[in-house]
Amino acid sequence: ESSYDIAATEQKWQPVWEELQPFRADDASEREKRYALTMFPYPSGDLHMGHAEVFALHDVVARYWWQQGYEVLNPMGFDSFGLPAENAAIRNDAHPDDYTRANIAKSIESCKRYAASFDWTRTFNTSDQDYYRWTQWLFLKLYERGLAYRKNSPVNWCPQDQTVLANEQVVAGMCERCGAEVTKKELTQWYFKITDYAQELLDGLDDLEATWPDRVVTAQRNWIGRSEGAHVDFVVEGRAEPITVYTTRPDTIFGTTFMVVAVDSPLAEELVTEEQREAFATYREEIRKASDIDRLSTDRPKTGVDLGVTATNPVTGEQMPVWATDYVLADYGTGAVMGVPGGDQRDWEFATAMGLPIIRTTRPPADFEGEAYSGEGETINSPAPGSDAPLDINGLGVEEAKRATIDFLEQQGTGKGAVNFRLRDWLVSRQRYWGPPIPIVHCPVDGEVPMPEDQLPVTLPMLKGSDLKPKGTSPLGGADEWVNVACPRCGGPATRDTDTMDTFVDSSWYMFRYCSPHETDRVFDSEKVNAWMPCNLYVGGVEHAVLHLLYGRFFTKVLNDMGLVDFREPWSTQLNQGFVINQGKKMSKSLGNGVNLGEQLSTFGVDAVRLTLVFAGPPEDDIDWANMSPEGSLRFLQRAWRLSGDVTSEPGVEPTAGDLALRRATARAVHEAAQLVEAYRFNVMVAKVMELVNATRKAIDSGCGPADPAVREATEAVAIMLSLVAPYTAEEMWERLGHEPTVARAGWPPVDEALLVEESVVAVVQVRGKVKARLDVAPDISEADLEAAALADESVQRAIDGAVVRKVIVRAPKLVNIVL
Ligand code: ANZ
Repeated sequence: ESSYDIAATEQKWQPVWEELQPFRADDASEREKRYALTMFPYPSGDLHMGHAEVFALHDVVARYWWQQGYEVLNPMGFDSFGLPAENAAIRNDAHPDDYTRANIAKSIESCKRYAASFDWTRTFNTSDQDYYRWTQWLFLKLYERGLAYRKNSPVNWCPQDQTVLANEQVVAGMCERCGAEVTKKELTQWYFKITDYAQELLDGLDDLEATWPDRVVTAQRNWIGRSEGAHVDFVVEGRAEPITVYTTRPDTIFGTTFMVVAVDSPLAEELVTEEQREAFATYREEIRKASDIDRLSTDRPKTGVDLGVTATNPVTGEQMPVWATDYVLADYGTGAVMGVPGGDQRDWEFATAMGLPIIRTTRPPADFEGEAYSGEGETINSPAPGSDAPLDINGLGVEEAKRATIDFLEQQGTGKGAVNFRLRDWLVSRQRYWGPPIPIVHCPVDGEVPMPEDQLPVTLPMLKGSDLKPKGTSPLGGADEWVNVACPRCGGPATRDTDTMDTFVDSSWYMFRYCSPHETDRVFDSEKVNAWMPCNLYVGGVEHAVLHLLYGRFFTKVLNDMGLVDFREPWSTQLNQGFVINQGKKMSKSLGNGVNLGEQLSTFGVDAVRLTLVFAGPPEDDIDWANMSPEGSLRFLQRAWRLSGDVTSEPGVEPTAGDLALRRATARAVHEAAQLVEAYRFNVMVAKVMELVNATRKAIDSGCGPADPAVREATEAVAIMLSLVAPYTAEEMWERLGHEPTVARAGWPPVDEALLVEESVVAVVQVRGKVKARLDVAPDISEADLEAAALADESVQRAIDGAVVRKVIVRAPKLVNIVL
């Protein structure tokens, strides 16, 4: 035989593995535990090339851990709430649950065929009542702790999906999911108070830096966006409350020539004078029509309206105008800014456009050619010459000047040092059907009333097809029977909250649930969670660098504060895979360059596709399928498989008597493969296996022959190492080698350390400082033996040429220096 039948092999082993359940994680196992988690998919269809890649990479590690003797938890489930299912249901006049379940069934079958080593006894879908009941329970726990609250504010609105979005779901002004331009809408919404954890979420990154991808750590740091500065109060004539601004540059206060407040803030509305009201209203209308993209674009000309009031600079006592503009964001800092055109480019452009004065307060370098200067430099004009301000910071550097200004403001009672975060609270309510209903009842007497825990889950009413159509408010509002309930507190007529939770709430705690997925009377078993977690590895897409990973970290901290888990970070190590692309471009329907996973599997088999994906390059790199050769992978697998048919020695034969060169090659390959897996260099690991296959082939055909025990040892090592990547081929080899299934749990091949020691090293012999000979010697050669060997060498003797040897310096095993 020269090759095996791919389809038959796949069909042969699937039922055997199904029976053996080699990857079922045992909570009670005595072995050391490892938790390998990969991001669960949205069931919006069958598996695609992207899943194939990430599951193949992830599986290398999970299967390696099993081989190394760990008890491994490698679970899989489905993030089944959310828009894809709902939109499909509307299109097909169906219920989202039917669509979801059909896709999940398909995906599970594909995962099994793909031989991903998931423990299917722990699977769940986030849309299962048994799961979302606990999502609701967690909502109530956050509510009890003051971490879930409702507020009215301008929010991101996706006109396409007809729902609000979290800040994290707005990417460059577009809806993260559908790509529509996001607008603003004033709405009352539910928020999770993630900002309470801003500092800790930031600090935690210091420890994760070593084991998380740089780009993820950086993205999180930027998103949290901590800055240090001051709050400064500007008194406004005729108003009791001052306007408080947040500034990172209090040292520039002498350069403040105007104030600007966010046009869409309540403050602007309140400050504007009667004379300016109409101009203000017109301007605001214009801005509201503009999308966030336009508003955020840097080359957009600066616009604004004078609100007609003046404010007093607390240090100089000077009066300055207060304007409204769109370049100040309503929900950042205090929504008001002290305009310093000399130090801030946006302010520079605004001052230039409106004809407002510009004063530099930091001396730019002599060769500076820009406009606003925000760098380091000597403080100037603070105060301006001849002025008698009570503070003088001229001559100081930026940091000293900041400190001095803050001290002064604090003494004067007009300001205070402050830390600010860019991170906003997490908006979690959605005006859509397919999510966990928010478990709150609104009662005219008692206000917001949480559902009693024993009445969870608040199940979704049965709505389908056009009833699910987005209309700006939740479709649940139309389900009268469901909406109207007795208040759990007073029994009077009340209504349910009709919003549902964002899918990112579902995925913020799924990793905990896998540790005890069948609990019916609690969210999870803390003891089991503490035994398995934090996850030793989390594999997934870098698109989750901010959203999901930040939310999951937040939930973990809350659960720790609740005493439910004993750690504060859920994922110790993280690996982001690259994308599978085709012909240099992202696969897409419109380009028609999609690669169908099912077809690839049918043509080349699961193993060849997996091997191709793993061997393509470092896991973080994109894989261009057009440049890949699954045919080549298949040829290699057949070559490996043929070895197993050639071995003629019996299983269990003692290898020590085998061919030494092949034994050394095997030991090195096994040893290095382990190190490479641990360093996530899976492609190089595969290369090592390929080398060993070649060495074994040579040994059989032109070396020690097929009966040598070293050939069996090498071939068995190949099968075990290949089981991480090509499970079917490996199992088939294992059987032909005379073993019982499954190779997946055979154990990593033991390595005899002695075989790793280099056979010989090169010792250099110098005579009169010139290299005269190179000797192959044993690495553990003694100094005396090395000296003798050097002196016995012919070329060395010729170089000495009868002269008197005065001294021999020996540095075993590398150097001999002969002094004449
Ligand atoms: C005066 C000033 C002078 C500023 C100067 C900068 C340079 P980060 O680092 O991102 O926290 N700012 C404050 N609130 C704002 C808002 N709601 N919308 C837009 N801009 C706002 O940035 C803080 C700086 O951004 C603040 O410091 C403020 O401008 C501006 F030479 O105050 B600064």
